Amino acid sequence: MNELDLLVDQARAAFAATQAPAELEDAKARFLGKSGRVTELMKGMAQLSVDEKKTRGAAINAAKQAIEAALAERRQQLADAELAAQLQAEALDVTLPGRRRAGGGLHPIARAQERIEAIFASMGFDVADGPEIETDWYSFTALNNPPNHPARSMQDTFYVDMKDADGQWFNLRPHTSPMQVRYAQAHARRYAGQAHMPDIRVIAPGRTYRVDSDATHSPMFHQVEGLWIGENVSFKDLKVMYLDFIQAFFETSALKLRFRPSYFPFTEPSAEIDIMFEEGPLAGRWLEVSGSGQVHPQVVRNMGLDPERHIGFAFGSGIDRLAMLRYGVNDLRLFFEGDLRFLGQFQ
Ligand code: 2U9
Repeated sequence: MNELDLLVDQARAAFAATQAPAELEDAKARFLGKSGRVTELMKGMAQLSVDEKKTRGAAINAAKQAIEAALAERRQQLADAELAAQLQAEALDVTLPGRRRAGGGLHPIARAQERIEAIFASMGFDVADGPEIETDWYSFTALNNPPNHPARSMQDTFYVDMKDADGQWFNLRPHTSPMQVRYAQAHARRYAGQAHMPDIRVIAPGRTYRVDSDATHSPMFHQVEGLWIGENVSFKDLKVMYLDFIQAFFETSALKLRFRPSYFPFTEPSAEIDIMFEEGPLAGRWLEVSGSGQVHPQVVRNMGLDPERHIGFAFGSGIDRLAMLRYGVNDLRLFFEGDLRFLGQFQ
């Protein structure tokens, strides 16, 4: 094999050994560049005769074309390989199903509230919703809270930097009782002067606000209060109604209920309501779930009714507390942190 054939073979081998366009350019320069092997051979023809130059130049040119052909082939191979790699990397299988976003769902507190509303609606109770920013009268005075009652203090209640018609600061309602009063006032007005007023049977569920925060208290929490006022509504009606409700809520009749004497300004007599499961993880322990009582006569008056003629009971339960018991949640804050790992369990 003569030196030119050897050179072409060396160039082919050098190009074949390159793995990237930049390497190939370096190898090209070694053979075809200004100081490449082919250029040196051309320079080496200077002292040849005219005839020898013709022959030698043609041979060197043939070798140069062979090397350029090998270069072009390797360039194409590298370009094809790069395109194949890119196509592989960006491959998109359009036959794959679309990426579905996980379906949303109801928040566990919303589920509990809807459940409570449905149970009371089945017992003939209306469901009333109303303002969360309340006046001093509806949040406190109408409910027989004396002027200096601690519930009014800013340690317990959030106030808004605006005053109502009586010059009192607006507050974030600390309970849903104000809605009960509003409802009862409207009901009393509607039937004023008529021989018979249908019983008031209403629940007021919704957000309530208190200055408090720990594993079982949150500044914003949820309450459901109930009110049943008529011409002859007593504690026994409260006991029967509440037992029916709580057994339906927890879907078990293996559950007892007791009243425990207590005090609230808006009810007299007042009682805490405890329940005890007879089976399951909470069995055997009395659990406080509500406050209750016979509506105080002054509150009956404040609603526009005559306490000598209309009597009844009210109760107040924390929806968050009922949801924690039902779902086995031990920290109230989990409901409000928006962690989908927690909330997703309730879909
Ligand atoms: C009117 C008259 C009386 C509602 C009542 C309670 C007792 C009570 C708390 C329990 C847990 C609120 O969520 S909680 O922190 N509530 O203890 N609430 S009697 O009494 C009323 C309401 C409206 C017109």
